Amino acid sequence: MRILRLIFLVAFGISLTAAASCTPEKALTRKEWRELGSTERTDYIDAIWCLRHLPSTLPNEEFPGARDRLDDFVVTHINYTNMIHFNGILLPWHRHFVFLWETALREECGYKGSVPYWNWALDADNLFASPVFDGSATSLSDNGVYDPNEPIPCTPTGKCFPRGTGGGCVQSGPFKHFPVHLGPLNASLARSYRPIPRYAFDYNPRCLSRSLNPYFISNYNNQREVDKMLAANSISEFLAIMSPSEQNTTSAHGAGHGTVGGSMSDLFVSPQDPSFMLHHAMIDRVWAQWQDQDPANRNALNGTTIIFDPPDAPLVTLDTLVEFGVLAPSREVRETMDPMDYGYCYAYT
Ligand SMILES: *[C@@H]1O[C@H](CO)[C@@H](O)[C@H](O)[C@H]1NC(C)=O
Ligand SMILES: *[C@@H]1O[C@H](CO)[C@@H](O)[C@H](O)[C@H]1NC(C)=O
Ligand SMILES: *[C@@H]1O[C@H](CO)[C@@H](O)[C@H](O)[C@H]1NC(C)=O
Ligand SMILES: *[C@@H]1O[C@H](CO)[C@@H](O)[C@H](O)[C@H]1NC(C)=O
Ligand SMILES: [Cu+2]
Repeated sequence: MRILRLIFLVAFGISLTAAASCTPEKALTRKEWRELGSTERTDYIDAIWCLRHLPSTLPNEEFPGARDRLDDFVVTHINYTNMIHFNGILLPWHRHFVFLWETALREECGYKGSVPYWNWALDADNLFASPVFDGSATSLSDNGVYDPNEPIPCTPTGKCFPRGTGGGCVQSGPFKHFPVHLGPLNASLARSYRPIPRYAFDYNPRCLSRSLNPYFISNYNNQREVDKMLAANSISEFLAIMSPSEQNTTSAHGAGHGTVGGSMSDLFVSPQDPSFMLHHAMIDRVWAQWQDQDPANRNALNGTTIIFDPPDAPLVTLDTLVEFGVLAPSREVRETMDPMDYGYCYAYT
């Protein structure tokens, strides 16, 4: 009897392990926006609206701007902004953030697909023809209406770039009436490492704004830049192109935000633009492709756990814990290093 039980436990244990392990056949495929058929696109759009219609899990007195489940993602991003950008945590943290988003769409909204990605290089020469932003019913809406008073895009330290072509509310497509609840937040907050002020979670409803900006995409998100990242010999070389910790510059990551402009170019609250997850899925894809070229050595990390890598900040290691607030338990960085391990099971086309 005892032996039987032992055999049962061993067999059960083995089958659990087998079920949990990821293989290429089991992996969920993340596809580029233009690889999706129109039903796949509208399923994704509908799933985003579904999150908008689910309740927030945050206490309203403390987080008055969090009106729905989608805002839980925005609040979490705001809360950790000073720990997860322009440093060694950017790639691991956002990999998990996109995964949690995809998981929420699937588990809470019955979505059957995966998170699409936006391959910017395909649009680098003609942003205005992008099927992601063409304003059709199967796009993520379009440019914002032209606002002559839109501020010029500048880094907090004073390097400025050509302005975009919109600045106001998006004009058509599925997110024309998509509310934005949080922010805007002054980018100068990104330089203070203190807990961010309570007003960062205030309720400030307004429209989704954009300002499509060909300058950024044509210079920083083209195929040459992608190829340079894939040819990088070290993670520090990779990050120097993707998202360096220098403050007075831009990069593939920052330029993707700047290309969309408006709500998407607000460092803290940018997950309010539905294109955020597609941009970060592309970043994750390029990182995953780079890692795949030499899997044994590409769990390398470079940088710290504080924005802009100040000299005294702790260095990131595989043991570093990254936090996700109400979205999920903390996770060691090592558990974010492989799209097919530690509970992840996805691949990119
Ligand atoms: C940032 O770059 C701008 C333009 O090149 C320059 O005027 C400014 O002094 C720089 N600021 C810092 C802090 O390096
Ligand atoms: C952001 O904050 C800085 C520094 O406190 C200030 O100089 C700047 O005017 C602010 N910008 C906006 C748009 O409020
Ligand atoms: C990142 O790597 C570069 C090149 O090896 C090194 O000089 C730099 O000190 C590293 N950054 C941190 C914060 O450790
Ligand atoms: C914000 O971050 C702090 C740690 O810095 C954490 O204790 C808190 O739970 C987080 N809150 C949210 C809403 O994510
Ligand atoms: Cu971010």
